[in-house]
Amino acid sequence: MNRYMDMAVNLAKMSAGQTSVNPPVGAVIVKNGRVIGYGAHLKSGELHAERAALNHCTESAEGAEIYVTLEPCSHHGKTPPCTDALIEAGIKRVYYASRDQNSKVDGLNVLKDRGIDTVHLEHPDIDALYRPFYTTMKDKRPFITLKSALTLDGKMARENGDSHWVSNELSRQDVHQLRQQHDGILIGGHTLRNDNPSLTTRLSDNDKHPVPVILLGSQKLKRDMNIFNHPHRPLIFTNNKENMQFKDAAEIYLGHYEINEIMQILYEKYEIASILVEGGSSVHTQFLNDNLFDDLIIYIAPKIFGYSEYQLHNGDLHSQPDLILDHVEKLESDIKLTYRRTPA
Ligand code: AOF
Ligand code: ZN
Repeated sequence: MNRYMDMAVNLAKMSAGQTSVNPPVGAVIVKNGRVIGYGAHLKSGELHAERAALNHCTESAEGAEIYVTLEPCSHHGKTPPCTDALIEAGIKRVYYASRDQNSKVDGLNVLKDRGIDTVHLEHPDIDALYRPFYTTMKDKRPFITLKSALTLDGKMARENGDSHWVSNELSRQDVHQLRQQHDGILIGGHTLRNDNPSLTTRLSDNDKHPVPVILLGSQKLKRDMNIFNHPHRPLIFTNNKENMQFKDAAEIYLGHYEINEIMQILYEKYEIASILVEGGSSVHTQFLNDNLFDDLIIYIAPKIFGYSEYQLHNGDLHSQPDLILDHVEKLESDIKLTYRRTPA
């Protein structure tokens, strides 16, 4: 693996999850065997990685080579073409790891026409890095991650990041990391009513929070719900007219909306390019029925609910057996979990 491209990929990974509809991109500029500049695209609408790297060069980039994770853009979007900046700076060779599937971009040809070498370099992480960008670009919808927490006997837990009775602390932290990395977070009306979640990221006092999206159905909103204290204005889809009285505090979409229509609105109107669907189970089922999801993330916790979902629950968790995860084995697409009961 080329070490400069690896540096560029690491720069791109650092901004993954915060570039909205744009891809995360990293760039490293090398001259006479020394890195003279590097940069990343940090935010949609702001400098692209190539320009950020050029701006930070410690010396002239004339005759230098650039390693960039994505084919440089050649179009005027929110920012001017990177190809112009590379040509102006006198870059002689561009190493790139992925072609840009944006049909407006034809950077390689523009560079070649100006006598700049373009060389493709493979990187093992590049497909995973750009899968969300290519999915959103092709389907004009957010990248969709369905997340749920299950008990050992496969029951879906009412886990909302606040509740403490299913997943452990590390899993909850992980969920907050996911919230930080997604532009939006989506739940259904039942989860809203039952859990009154705040849908914020709680890793530190300096977090990025996902925009809350509620598929409320016919449920009614209440003024004292935690989502009304969210740093972002919630987006609420409902068919209950009474909820219109909350339009001062939320964006209310009244009527019947299919999931794919909602996804299009989120992407096109709000630039939400990734959404974390936290449930509950009826919301997950709607996404699964419409075949609308990209990643499934499932946390399994050593709790047992019993045959009927409500046979053993909240109150009774103290009488749960203490289990220690002894062994995890990947059996192709199956997982084998071995739990050991701690001696009483
Ligand atoms: C690059 N370097 O760092 C990024 C690129 O609206 P704009 O001007 O920000 O352009 C967005 C498009 O540019 C985006 O859809 C993708 O094709 C490309 N992103 N290109 O050369 C970068 N972020
Ligand atoms: Zn660009």
